[in-house]
Amino acid sequence: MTTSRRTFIKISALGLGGVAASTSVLKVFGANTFMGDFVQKKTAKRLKRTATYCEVCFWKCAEWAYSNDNGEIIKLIGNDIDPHCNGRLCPRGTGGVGMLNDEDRLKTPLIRTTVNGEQTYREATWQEALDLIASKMKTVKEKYGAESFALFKHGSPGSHLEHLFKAYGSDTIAEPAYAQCRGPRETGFALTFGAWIGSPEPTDIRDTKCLVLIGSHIGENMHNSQVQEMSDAIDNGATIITVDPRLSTAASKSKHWLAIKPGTDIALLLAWMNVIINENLYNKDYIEKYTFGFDKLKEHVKEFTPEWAYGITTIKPEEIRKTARIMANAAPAVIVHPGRHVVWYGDDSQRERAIAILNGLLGSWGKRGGFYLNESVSLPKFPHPDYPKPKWGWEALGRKYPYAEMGITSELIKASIPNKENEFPIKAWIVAGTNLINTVPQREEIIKAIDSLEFIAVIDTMPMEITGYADVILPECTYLERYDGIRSATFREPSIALRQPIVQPKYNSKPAWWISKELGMRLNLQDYYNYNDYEEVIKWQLEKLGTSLEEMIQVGVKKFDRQTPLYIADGDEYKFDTPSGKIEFYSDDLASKGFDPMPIYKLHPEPPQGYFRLNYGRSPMHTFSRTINNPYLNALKSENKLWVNPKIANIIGIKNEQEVWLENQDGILSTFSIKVRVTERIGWDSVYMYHGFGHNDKKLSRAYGKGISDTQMISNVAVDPLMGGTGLRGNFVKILTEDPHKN
Ligand SMILES: Nc1nc2c(c(=O)[nH]1)N[C@H]1C(S)=C(S)[C@@H](COP(=O)(O)OP(=O)(O)OC[C@H]3O[C@@H](n4cnc5c(=O)[nH]c(N)nc54)[C@H](O)[C@@H]3O)O[C@H]1N2
Ligand SMILES: Nc1nc2c(c(=O)[nH]1)N[C@H]1C(S)=C(S)[C@@H](COP(=O)(O)OP(=O)(O)OC[C@H]3O[C@@H](n4cnc5c(=O)[nH]c(N)nc54)[C@H](O)[C@@H]3O)O[C@H]1N2
Ligand code: SF4
Ligand SMILES: [Mo]
Repeated sequence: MTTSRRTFIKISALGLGGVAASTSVLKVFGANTFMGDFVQKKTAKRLKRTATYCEVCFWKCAEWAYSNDNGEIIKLIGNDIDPHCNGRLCPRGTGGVGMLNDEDRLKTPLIRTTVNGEQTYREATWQEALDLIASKMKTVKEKYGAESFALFKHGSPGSHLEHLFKAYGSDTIAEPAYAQCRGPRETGFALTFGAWIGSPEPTDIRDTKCLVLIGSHIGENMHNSQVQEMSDAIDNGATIITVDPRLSTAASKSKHWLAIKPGTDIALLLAWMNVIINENLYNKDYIEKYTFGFDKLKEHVKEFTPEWAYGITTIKPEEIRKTARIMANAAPAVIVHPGRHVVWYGDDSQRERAIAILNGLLGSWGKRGGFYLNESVSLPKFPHPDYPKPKWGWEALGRKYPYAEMGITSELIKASIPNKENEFPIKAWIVAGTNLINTVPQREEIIKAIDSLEFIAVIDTMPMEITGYADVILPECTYLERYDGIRSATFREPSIALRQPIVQPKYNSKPAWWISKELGMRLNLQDYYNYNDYEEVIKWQLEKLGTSLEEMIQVGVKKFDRQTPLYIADGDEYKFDTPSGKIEFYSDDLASKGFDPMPIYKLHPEPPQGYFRLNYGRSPMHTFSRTINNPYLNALKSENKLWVNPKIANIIGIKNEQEVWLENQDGILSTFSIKVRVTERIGWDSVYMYHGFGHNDKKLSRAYGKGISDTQMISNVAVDPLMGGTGLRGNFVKILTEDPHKN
């Protein structure tokens, strides 16, 4: 593996060169073509090709893994027929082999124990570790009810554990991809169009004439096919309008960069609506046929002129008018992108509603170059008895938020802290595939919750921060070493993709499907696990879908014909899944629940004197906190930096590469320091850093102590009253030039 590692870094550096030069960042995927040639020409004869899909992020690109006779993976290459990647992986996906080869991986089950008064972990057998977890699950069920055992999950392991929990009788389940990520946009779009956006987003970027990105930094946010399609759209002359207080990579590729004042996007969106309605630029036929509440919207936005918005957003009225006209000219082939990580200032569902309404005015929903209509193949359920009905679960815990449609992590955490008034106390957790400590804000609350729990087990591949709090740690093997559920995804054409083991699990690690089954058997839930091996489940499902494991092994990805049209044809009858059956500009449902029926702009707190707003986003070479220790990706980017405007750097007297510490508005000090990057790309009211760095688990030999964790600095949360999302962008930091931990 040594030579191929060197090769990998060399090749990836090519891709990185693109980023540094910033002329062809959207083409970083090109590097993979070179790798494809490399594999074919030099080594194809000796290498075995196996189909799987990526788990480095949740775009789930289908790929081919090339392995040699020694069971080593030499390369990962995108599957040509997969719409998620079109044969090209992003740099993170290519570096997925690093998850397999990371020598810091969890290697064997561990159980917390006390030696000479000190807590430590001892190595355990799977038998012991699983017996212990199962016995705790039995005890909690007897003492409090199965509902008091909560599951926090993300990604593929999550679905296997979810099956276990539902069979056991608990629906007390949550994942950070909802209340810390997409939740508000699903609420905003469901209220308007009666449909979730979902993943991958049904944005028809390939054929768009105008793409509007509102704090959605595609190009750093490396969602594969979106980046590729955006690059093609630019080549085809599409206009990109980016609204971002920071000069993001996307902003640097845009015809129009609107450097908005943070937290004021709703004002801009209302002003755009004002221009489009005042200047009669909206799509009249579409509005008449498909929408509800247009007159009320017209009245509502009357006062929200570009001049009004200028005072709030700092974007000039003529710029607002010009960009509104560009969008209207392109309509319906225009996309006002909903974004993905949208938990910002607490009024996020309303901001997303404003985005949805703007798309409604432009008539882009269901249109070529706008939003196409989703379709996926539904996977046949492998037979098992019905799940028992829990007395309470995530819904009861989120009842304060009428539009919550999934578990709210922060509410589950709150319910884990003892409180006499809490009707629904949580007593134990299993955490599978989410590093809550670096993922959910208000770290003190999480630690308080963990301290109060009777038991916590963590299933992970790496010794991440969350594993350090576990009573039992189970090492899962990586996605390259296991079967998992079939990927069934929405796209222009529905498709399925296979994941199968490329190599044997390293060390003493096991797949989550096996962990789930073993626990199920110990809890007398064998009827829910009517198979010996997950391969049986996949085989059965594939046959029901009219294909077979043999066929999928050959192709990796299979597309299916659509059963419904991709677009709404002009004049077609179309019923939206909203109370009125139409696109709802005005929502009676919101009004009946005491919320604003149409979005309004509200002022958000500003940084106090001497403090800067903490802004954060994605590193193109990493996924959250999970890849920072990955040997190959760490070689490309090992620490984050603090972006500081030159004017501010001057005032504070700090220079490029200087180490600084941060203190937030609540007096929280960063554990580590961060190097300064002085750049005009960030305004003077904010500082910016990549999310995911600043690991404080020493077992992560490459990632420990490198940079600052944005999550650590986020102790103030603005909760979305509609769905419980945790707005993260109202945190302010002071820059410290001396190490505050010295004394
Ligand atoms: N401050 C701040 N917080 C954020 C965000 C932010 O930008 N800033 N982003 C938010 C968003 S958009 C999201 S979607 C969430 C993401 O939240 P998470 O998914 O929790 O993110 P990670 O920190 O990568 O944690 C993933 C964990 O899963 C483990 N893991 C990886 N692969 C496997 C596997 O195959 N099996 C098992 N069992 N474990 C595995 C990793 O080692 C890691 O411990 O975070 C949210 N939180
Ligand atoms: N490389 C890489 N790609 C990823 C991921 C990853 O971990 N790594 N994670 C994936 C996941 S799960 C998600 S959810 C997405 C998230 O990706 P996106 O939804 O695209 O982005 P965010 O992280 O919300 O947004 C960051 C951008 O918002 C800007 N911003 C900050 N404040 C404001 C504001 O007030 N107004 C406006 N208009 N802009 C503002 C920031 O300057 C920054 O450019 O990325 C996905 N893609
Ligand atoms: S976008 Fe990159 S990291 Fe995400 S699934 Fe695709 S190749 Fe993997
Ligand atoms: Mo996310």
